[in-house]
Amino acid sequence: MATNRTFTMLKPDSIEKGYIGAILEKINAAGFKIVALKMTRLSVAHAEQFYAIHKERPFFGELVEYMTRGPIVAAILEKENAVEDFRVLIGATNPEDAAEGTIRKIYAESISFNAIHGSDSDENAEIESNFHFSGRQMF
Ligand code: 3AN
Repeated sequence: MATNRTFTMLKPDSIEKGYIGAILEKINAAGFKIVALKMTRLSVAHAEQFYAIHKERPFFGELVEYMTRGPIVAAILEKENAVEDFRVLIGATNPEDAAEGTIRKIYAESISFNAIHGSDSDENAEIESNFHFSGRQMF
């Protein structure tokens, strides 16, 4: 059953470039309610666990290095059809392929450094939310 929540991370490049406010504003303007939010930093072990699905891929080392190089902003978002609608809002993994007006088209510099994460399924949204937040931090 589709849930109405998804999980996002503003990646280190977004924080370094000062895009937190602009990206959160775009998320709110698209009708998502922020129900949990925090700035944190992933350890290498956390990043390896979060991206375990990619561990055999050639870019895995670079991905872990990127995701641990500075703080990230993690959030849980609520909206009807949240997972699918949020994937539309962020755009394709490669910003060169992302539609005009999407977050990655505007703020990402490349497929390797692509500004923002969005869960790809309801199941992963729940796993990723629980990875970053305890029940007491979700509203
Ligand atoms: P998405 O974030 O759109 O769900 P995934 O899950 O395929 O994309 O990839 C997770 C992350 O791994 C991407 N956000 C990006 O940072 C990195 N990544 C994916 N594919 C590549 C690639 N071909 N080369 C370098 N980095 C990649």
